[in-house]
Amino acid sequence: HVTVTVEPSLQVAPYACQRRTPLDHPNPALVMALETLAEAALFAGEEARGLAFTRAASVLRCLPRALQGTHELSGLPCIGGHSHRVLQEVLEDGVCAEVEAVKQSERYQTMKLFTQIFGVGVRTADCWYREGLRSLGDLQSHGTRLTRQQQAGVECFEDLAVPVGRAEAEGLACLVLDAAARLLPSASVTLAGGFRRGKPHGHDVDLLLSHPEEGREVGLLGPLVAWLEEQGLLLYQHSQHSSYTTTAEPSSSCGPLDRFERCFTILRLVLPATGTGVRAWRAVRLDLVVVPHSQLPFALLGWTGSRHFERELRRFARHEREMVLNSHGLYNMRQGTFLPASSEEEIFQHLGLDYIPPTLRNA
Ligand code: TTP
Ligand code: MN
Ligand code: MN
Ligand code: MN
Repeated sequence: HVTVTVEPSLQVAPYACQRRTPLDHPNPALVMALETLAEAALFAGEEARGLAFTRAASVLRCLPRALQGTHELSGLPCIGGHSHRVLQEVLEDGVCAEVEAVKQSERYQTMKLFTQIFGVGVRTADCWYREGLRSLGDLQSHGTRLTRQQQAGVECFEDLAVPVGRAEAEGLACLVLDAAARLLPSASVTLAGGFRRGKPHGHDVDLLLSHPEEGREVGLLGPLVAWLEEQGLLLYQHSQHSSYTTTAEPSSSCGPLDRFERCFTILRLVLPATGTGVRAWRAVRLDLVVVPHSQLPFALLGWTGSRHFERELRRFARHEREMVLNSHGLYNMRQGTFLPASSEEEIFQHLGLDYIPPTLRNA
């Protein structure tokens, strides 16, 4: 008797929000190749092409086992001709020439450097690149005009390039909770972003502030930020007032930005004591978002990410359910009504989706 082992065929749903995507997965080289091309396309201002590569990469992220060969791609969604060629090359040769060329290119490396600066997006980075700037030193020697935010980003560049660890993020969440609870008893602080998805490191710390009684959260952020300032912990901050109104047209098309009161900061993270002469702190990025209790499940869902998972949830809601989902609520366009929810699970139920826990939203 001859035993033939046949791997079960790969089945993947078309929307990332219908799939369970863990942080660690068996196809890192393939995903990295596609994500590099996605990033390069965004750096070139080609958003549709970038999204196509991101979608293909996300499909590979959710596969339960290593891809055996390109013959397995035919049943998978979102793999276009270009992605197919890239995957074939990586499977056969270990690397893809196009990807290697992109990674070596001055354009890609410079755009990656500039967009890593806090407050610098693709458009600004592209302007600087076309002016011939190539390094942080060039910004200074050319007297490039920087916003206050970019100035802080450049000053803290090396610190902010160091990933924030989970213990550090949890420490900051505790610090903020203690301060918030002194200002407003029963205030809550929730660690969202990549850490909620189980990532061991992050580029920042995302905290949602709320209070079990709707409306009590109003007026918390100002005194909280003032306290951080008094403690000498605040290296940079810019705040935004809440601009949310229920009369505004619900929208999911204006990107990930929402209308919560928030504060983007750079904080002095106090480090455990070490030998003499060693600096006792490091700069870290902290985002504080103030959320009314009734919107907390939506804000939690919106701020947990991944960015691609969020984009797919909103696309699914609109195209498959005629609903508008954002970090404030869920709006049924046919009925003209908002659908309330008291948990993330309920939002998935409203959408007719299986619940995907945070650690499986790494799409
Ligand atoms: P990020 O902090 O940018 O990303 P992340 O936490 O997934 O990754 P990292 O570990 O590198 O920090 O954003 C977190 C989530 O918040 C993301 O899903 C998008 C969402 N978001 C909003 O909803 N509104 C906003 O204004 C911003 C800046 C982010
Ligand atoms: Mn192509
Ligand atoms: Mn984050
Ligand atoms: Mn953030």
